[in-house]
Order: sequence, then C-alpha cells, then structure tokens
Amino acid sequence: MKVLKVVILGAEKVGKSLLLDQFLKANDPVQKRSDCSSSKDVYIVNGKTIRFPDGIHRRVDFVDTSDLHEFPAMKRVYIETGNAFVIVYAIDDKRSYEFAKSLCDEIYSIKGNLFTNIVLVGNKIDTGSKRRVSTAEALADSNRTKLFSETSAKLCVNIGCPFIILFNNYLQNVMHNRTDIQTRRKTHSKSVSSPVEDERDEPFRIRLNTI
Ligand SMILES: Nc1nc2c(ncn2[C@@H]2O[C@H](COP(=O)(O)OP(=O)(O)OP(=O)(O)O)[C@@H](O)[C@H]2O)c(=O)[nH]1
Ligand SMILES: [Mg+2]
Repeated sequence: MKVLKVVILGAEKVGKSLLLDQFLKANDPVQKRSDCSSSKDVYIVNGKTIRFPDGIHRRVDFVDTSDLHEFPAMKRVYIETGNAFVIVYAIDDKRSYEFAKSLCDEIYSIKGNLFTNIVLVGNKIDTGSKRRVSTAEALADSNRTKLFSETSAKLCVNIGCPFIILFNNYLQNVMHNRTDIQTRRKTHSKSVSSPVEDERDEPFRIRLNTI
C-alpha cells in the first residue's frame, strides 16, 4: 500500500531531528523510539497514524535525514522516494538557507515544476538577534510553493505548522484531482466504469476501528 512519505531535509544541525521529535511527541505523548528504526544517518518512523486537518486519520512515514554533504548520492534517493518534503534551515545560519534553496531546486528538477508538496521551514527563531535570514526574504523565495513556516523546535513554537501546512496542501491536491476526475467522468460517463477510481488519489487513507 502506498503511504505518504514525508522527508525532512536540510543542512547539518539546523534542528531537523528535534523538530520531528517534537511534532511526533505532540501528536502522541507516549511515542517511543521503539517503533522507529534509526542509524547515525537516517531515522525512520514507519506508518505513523496522523490525524489530518480534515479529521481523518492517515498513515504517514517520516524520514529524518542527516549528513547530506557527506553522502550527496543519498540526497537523490531521498527525493525520488519521498512524496512530501520539509526543508529546514536555521534562521541564524545563512549557509543553511542557501543549502535549503538548492534542495528545493533539486526537488523541482527531479519531481517537475508542478510539484507542490514542499514546505520551507526557518527554525531556531528563539535565537533572536543572531538572525541572518529575514522572514521577508524567505517568504519571497518560497513564492513557488507558498508553503513556509518559522519555528523553534527548542521552545516548541509552531512545531506543528510545517506538517499541518503540508497535509493541508496534500488534501487540496487530492480535492483538485478528484474534481478533475469527476469532470472527466461527466464528459466520458459511459467509458469510465471503476467505482474505486477516486481512492487511487488517496491510497493511504485508513479507517480506525471504533467500539
Ligand atoms: N536555539 C535552538 N537550538 C535548536 C533548535 N532546534 C534544534 N536546536 C539545537 O541544534 C542542535 C542540532 O539539533 P538537531 O535536531 O540534532 O539538528 P539536525 O538538523 O537533526 O542535525 P544533524 O542530523 O546532525 O544534521 C542541537 O543542539 C539542538 O538542541 C531551535 O529551535 N533553537
Ligand atoms: Mg538529525
């Protein structure tokens, strides 16, 4: 079964792992790393059930990457296998911002210019006067996807935002595709016969058992 795979990318030490940890903890206070596989380079949370903004629970995989500079070939693998991306930089580190922008460009070059499931995240907003990347600059640069958020993983500020933005964007894409399919169905109503075609857009939707 296809699952939404969210890949967290960015320069070293920008707070990728802490951001994901805080988000997962906020969504599940008893979350333990026991359902995660990790190594020095990559930390994977498989099949986490997340309540989406529309109230429906869906399965999501998270891939927290590391050491992209050391293993550049892995970058392409992460991009090819992911279908949603959280690109993190630290607002007190201009180089991490430039790297984040280059990652966005790489995703577009691999996934195509119409791909929209990328959220740019400026972390470490608690560093205040050390800020080297302004919100305005990042907002202007994120004009392709319009998905942008600033966070402090350390102080737990806005930690849910990047993920909620991404999930909302995903839902909008699903709705858009569905409308598109319905329009095509109306046009070719006799030639379309599969009753489950709509579900193909949303293969990882799950139903929770209720008592
Ligand atoms: N001030 C501040 N420090 C943070 C924040 N988020 C993370 N850090 C610190 O930054 C350091 C790196 O955090 P990680 O979460 O390990 O960063 P990472 O991007 O996963 O690092 P690598 O996987 O090694 O590339 C740690 O010392 C964190 O405590 C933040 O929002 N504010
Ligand atoms: Mg990490």
